Amino acid sequence: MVRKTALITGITGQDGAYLAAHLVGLGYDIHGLVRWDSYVSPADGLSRLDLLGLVDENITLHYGDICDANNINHLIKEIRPDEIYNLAALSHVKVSFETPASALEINTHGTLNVLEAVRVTGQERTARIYQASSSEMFGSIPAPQSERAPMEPCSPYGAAKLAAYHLARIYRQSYGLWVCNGILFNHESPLRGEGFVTHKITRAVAELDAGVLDKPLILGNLDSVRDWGDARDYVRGMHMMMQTEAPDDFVLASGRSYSVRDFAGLSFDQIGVKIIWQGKGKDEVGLNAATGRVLIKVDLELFRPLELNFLLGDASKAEKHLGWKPEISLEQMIKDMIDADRLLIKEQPICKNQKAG
Ligand code: NAP
Ligand code: F7E
Repeated sequence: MVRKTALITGITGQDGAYLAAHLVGLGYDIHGLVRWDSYVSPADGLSRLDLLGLVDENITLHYGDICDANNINHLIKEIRPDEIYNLAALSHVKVSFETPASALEINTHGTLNVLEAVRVTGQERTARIYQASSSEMFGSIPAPQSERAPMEPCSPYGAAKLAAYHLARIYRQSYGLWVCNGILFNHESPLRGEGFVTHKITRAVAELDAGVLDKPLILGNLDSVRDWGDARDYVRGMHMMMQTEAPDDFVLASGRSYSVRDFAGLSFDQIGVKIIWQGKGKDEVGLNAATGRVLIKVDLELFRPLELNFLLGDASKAEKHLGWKPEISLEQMIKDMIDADRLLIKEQPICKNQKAG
């Protein structure tokens, strides 16, 4: 049987690493785009894959940048991939308020570079494209959010992703490109970047358990509600979307929502610490119910200029048409993240910048 070839942009990120592992398991030859200025050697970018114990003999790495059209053209022309997973992005929503032009350049223009490369190299009929769209595109519209819901983003990140989503649809309709949008709700894992709220929390839990948490965990908006799933389930869904007869757009979500406050409570539960909350707004604190020690504080600097308050996804289309269903529970995911953080803090005992993110 002929092996399929996949190109993954963003292979060094959380989803890129899990997707590469999943596709290696399915017998794919994989090519990954690695930013030249992020790593001394492209192989250094694979630390997440190393953590997965992945043998990388089927992975070929290329220095490149999604913002460099010539580079993307050249690579796609050379590799002639069967499947392109466009995961490269400035993915931190709060950072996108600080660097909105970069968000547009990477998340929108970068996507355009991939679409154009497939078109101008005449691979419309052979290359399938997965575009990493996001629940941030919905903004604060009423829940639950499905593929049919209106989209009113409230961050530069969301706006940039929405423009990319529309470009993908336009190239599908006008040039016949095989391109699908995966509209994914938040998904986390042991490989989640440390600036995201879930990983900040699980890391603090692991530090408390190891007796090295020396100051309270500082968080922003505790009221914000997200639909959190596990990245390992979601990369499986990405691949399923790419195997359908005709390209389409799909929401992947867990269908359950929790506030940041709930997520913190569930995480500390894992080590037998019950959190009680006192105060309001910037003065709210999370205390260890047994000892009264302040474990969580709020800092207004971590709030966003505009917040997306409530996300709850409706993934019934993916279940019906792809047979996709999440398999890993939130509790299991939190446990896995804390276990991974226990190992991490042995290497890096002090969290470098608790306020980051
Ligand atoms: P991530 O961990 O932040 O990974 C982002 C990847 O993009 C990294 O490999 C990064 O490379 C790469 N990248 C950034 N700028 C680039 C550039 N100019 N050229 C080439 N590569 C570049 O993100 P993730 O959580 O895996 O998410 C994967 C994709 O899904 C992203 O597009 C994200 O926006 C989207 N998404 C994520 C979620 C979620 O909850 N995780 C939900 C919906 C959508 P470096 O290592 O060099 O920084
Ligand atoms: O924030 C609140 C924060 O940064 C979640 C990306 O993968 O998912 C992710 O975007 C919520 C927000 O993820 C802190 O205000 C409170 O309401 O973990 P996050 P995100 O912004 O939802 C979407 C679907 C993507 O597409 C993105 O690429 O938590 N929050 N306190 C905090 N957030 C952070 N980061 N840090 C805090 O201390």
